[in-house]
Amino acid sequence: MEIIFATHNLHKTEEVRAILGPDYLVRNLPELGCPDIPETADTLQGNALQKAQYVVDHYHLNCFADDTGLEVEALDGRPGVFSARYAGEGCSYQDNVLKLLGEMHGKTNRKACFKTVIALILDGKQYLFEGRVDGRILTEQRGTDGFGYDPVFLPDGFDQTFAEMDATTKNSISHRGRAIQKLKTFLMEHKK
Ligand code: ITT
Repeated sequence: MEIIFATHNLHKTEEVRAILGPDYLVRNLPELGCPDIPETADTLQGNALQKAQYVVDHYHLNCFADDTGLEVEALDGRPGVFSARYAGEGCSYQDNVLKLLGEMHGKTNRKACFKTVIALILDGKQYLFEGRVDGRILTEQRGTDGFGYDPVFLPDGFDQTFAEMDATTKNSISHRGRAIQKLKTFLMEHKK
């Protein structure tokens, strides 16, 4: 099955392709030649639907989108829906991680979670799938794999950060992995 993943993020694309496997031909926005899609909602669900709907409106193709946020308890849930631009418009992953470490300096409550909402629009109907993983924010970065906040996120029950573990292990427990597994199950059922 061919399906559009409404993202410009190549790390997300790679993770999703690995989880969905060879039965799905996943094309992303650079491959469609699609420009950046505005994300103006104040919820993950709103932004995921906005990205998916944009592709349906402009390309008339079945499509899903992922919006993800890191919620940190000691920061009242920030950066949350603003995770991509936490350190400002056009910032790098490293800028965001350094800002987070700065804001967390001296905080003893290190609890955090990643949340992903996937919005699927299939034959004009909308479906939502959610995934979450709980963990802690470290005081310094560990590991070089992954992307975003991975070097400072230690998932509960593991002694490696998302940036230290191999991609298969991250995908098997991550927010995105869990949401995409639900999407995959839905698509398999839907095909019958
Ligand atoms: P698209 O909107 O094009 O999909 P994006 O990078 O802007 O890509 P989001 O709006 O969902 O994606 O932004 C979420 C940010 O959260 C992202 O830029 C990363 O900094 C971070 N993030 C998302 N998934 C992550 C993951 O699995 N591990 C670490 N950080 C992640």
